[in-house]
Amino acid sequence: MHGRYYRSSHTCKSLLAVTVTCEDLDFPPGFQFGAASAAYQVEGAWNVSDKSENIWDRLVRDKPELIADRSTGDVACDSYHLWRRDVEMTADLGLHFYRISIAWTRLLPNGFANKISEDGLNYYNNVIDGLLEKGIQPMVTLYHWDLPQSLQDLGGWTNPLIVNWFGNYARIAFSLFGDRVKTWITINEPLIMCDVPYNTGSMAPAIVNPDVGAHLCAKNVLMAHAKAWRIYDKEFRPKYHGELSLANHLIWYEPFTPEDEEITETAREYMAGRYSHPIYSKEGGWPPVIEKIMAENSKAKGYSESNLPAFTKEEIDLVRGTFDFYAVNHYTSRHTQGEEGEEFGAFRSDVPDVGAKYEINPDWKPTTSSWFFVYPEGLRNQIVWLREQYGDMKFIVTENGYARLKGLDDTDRIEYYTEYLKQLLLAMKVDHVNVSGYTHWSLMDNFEWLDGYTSKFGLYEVNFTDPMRERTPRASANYYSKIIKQRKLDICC
Ligand code: GBH
Repeated sequence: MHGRYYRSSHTCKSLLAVTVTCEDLDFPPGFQFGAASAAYQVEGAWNVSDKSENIWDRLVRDKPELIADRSTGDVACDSYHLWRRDVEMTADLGLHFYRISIAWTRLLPNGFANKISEDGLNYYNNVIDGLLEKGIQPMVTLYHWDLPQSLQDLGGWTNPLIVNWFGNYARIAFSLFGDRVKTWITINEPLIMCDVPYNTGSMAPAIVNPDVGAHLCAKNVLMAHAKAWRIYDKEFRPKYHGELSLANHLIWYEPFTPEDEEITETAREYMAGRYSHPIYSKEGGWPPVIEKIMAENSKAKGYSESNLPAFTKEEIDLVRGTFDFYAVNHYTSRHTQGEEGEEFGAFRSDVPDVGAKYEINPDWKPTTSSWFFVYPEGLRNQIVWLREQYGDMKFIVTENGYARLKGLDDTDRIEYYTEYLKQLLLAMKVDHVNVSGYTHWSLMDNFEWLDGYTSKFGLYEVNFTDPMRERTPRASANYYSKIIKQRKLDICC
């Protein structure tokens, strides 16, 4: 049992018998600050030029009732046309990097590698060059959930052939942009793109098939990531010297009582381990405890083999070690307990297989997103857990941010990221985890998936009724730029 996870309120002194002073709470030289967005959430221009339909273009038309305000990403922030303003905002903030994603169907309208869109290529060249001209590094995600509908029609992430389709797409992106892009995220949040859609039918492709679909997706995503990493490693790394990883969505699970430690650890293996152990552990493959539970569950449900698709020995070796750093997307936490608990699943996606129940601590402040409660210590605990599981490596927080209603005076957002940054600094300074960067989600308000435009994550407010989509800095934008400039927090430990 890890007693140290029960630390709801503490001072740095009592925590480790080490006093961390205000001066210590500065960010080390070289620490990088950024902000993030994703293609479908900001670009708009869903059908311009030769861009083809992706699974979100399809979902918002076929099932508008799934989106809180029945909105779409058809125009969103119109960053396809207004990218110059986005670049200007990143420069005004003083960001070191800006994380964007490439829309697969904008670059490769067929989904396959046989045709590159000239307009798509120009667009991403413009954004990348525009950032570099201001001294801002582009961090590029290849896949942030907008699968070509043409590939979905062939089974999408449940078809093992997608490993090659994704590899071919990745190779093209590396060859077109690799001279200027040095940090790549292959795939954003397998948990949210496999478990949520196939367990709940809520996000695209909204196919309910929890027993089989979610797990096929999980294996193919890991294989596709590995394929892309190996392509980069062999064909591009020698000349471009970049770094790649996959970004995991991590909900920190804290035991409800000390007796719940074991079930909590199993739940962590289910949520974080499934998408980490194959890549970052020394042994590779699925977490053994999950393999065992899945085999038993599948048998109990009458299946002749485990629904968790096995990795062959070759596949284990192919996936293992395909990282240059660990990319952490973290927002929120849950309390975990055995069967007697109330059900509050993280994203209604992690409940089915391990017999854990999830609850919210009443002290954790709610936000405007139903899944999202504030617990800053969760970030530190999560990163320390990852380091314990998989050993020392470089970590980058690739997403962290806060959901609220509109309004420029967002002091609650400032409090949120200040507290989370403080916990990040404690992980670095007290626990000695190697964290090299922090990314605020998001640069600006955007299409927040099922929440549409009702939940706002932006440092910049976007006026979605204005055809010019005017962007206005919030208090949190000014404050973030101040932290970046002074390289320390205004609070003491
Ligand atoms: C990240 O997902 C994404 O990478 C980013 O695109 C997103 O805008 C940001 O965080 C804020 O949400 O709980 O079943 O209602 C974080 C996980 C994914 C949580 C979607 C909410 C809705 C599905 N989010 N999920 S559900």
